[in-house]
Amino acid sequence: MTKAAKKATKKNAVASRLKAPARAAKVSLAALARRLDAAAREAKATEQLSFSNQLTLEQAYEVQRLAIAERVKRGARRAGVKMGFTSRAKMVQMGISDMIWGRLTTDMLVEDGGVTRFENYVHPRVEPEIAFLLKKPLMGDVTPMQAMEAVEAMAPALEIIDSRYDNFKFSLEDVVADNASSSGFVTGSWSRPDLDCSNLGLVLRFDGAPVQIGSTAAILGHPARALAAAARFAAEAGEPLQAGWIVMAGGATAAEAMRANLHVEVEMQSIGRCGFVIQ
Ligand code: OOG
Ligand code: MG
Repeated sequence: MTKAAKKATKKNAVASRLKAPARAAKVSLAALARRLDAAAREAKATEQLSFSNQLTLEQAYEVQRLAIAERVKRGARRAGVKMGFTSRAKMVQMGISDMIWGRLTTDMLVEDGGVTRFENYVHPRVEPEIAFLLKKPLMGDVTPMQAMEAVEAMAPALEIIDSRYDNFKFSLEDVVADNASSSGFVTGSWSRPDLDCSNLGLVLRFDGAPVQIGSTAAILGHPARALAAAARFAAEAGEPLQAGWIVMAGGATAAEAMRANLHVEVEMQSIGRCGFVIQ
């Protein structure tokens, strides 16, 4: 190819990319969702969507919804929602400062004291969180106090995150489309919700050794704020939080990369512990 021809081809590629979004959006959101779903199923990283698709935040959430729908088609059920980037520790670690949310499904549940297999993940990390179990539906503009009135119980929790993107790198839209990196969750035994959860000390341990130390106060100053935010996002998405659902409030510390044959545990002041083995 001559230099001029090469230049023209490049120009056309750029021009078609500029014209693409409106047309590409409809056909490709479902395809992008299938690509992320396959990456998760095969535990094989894929390229960031943003490298070749200019998604709006709204489109990214639509990709997330469609990818979860694929799982539901295979028999998984909705189990709740997860909040992301509710602590500075997480924002700083990943370089994103917008709060996001993702969907939890029953196939993501790892039993407390259970085992999960390293080979099922791309590059799994774990982070300490607190989980709320709802006793009634919750949606819309509520104060943190009102949000807590819908809570049946709370528990120490661990989230397994596993970005489906190469090198665990992404833009805001990428991570939203990828269900906020969520891959698994573990909850400990449930405590009464009248306990003050605003500042519970916590330790994340790998094989018994502390790897992260923090407090639930890192979660927006009070995890109930993350719950209120979840109610707001639920309203925007038209998917009310349901009785029986779990809401993960977001990582209280930076996430830690896991390796195979590792015992992971979080211990939280006043409400206990939970853990699992990744093997
Ligand atoms: C995105 C998910 C963020 C949290 O708790 O803040 C998150 C990521 O870090 O990959 O789950
Ligand atoms: Mg998390």
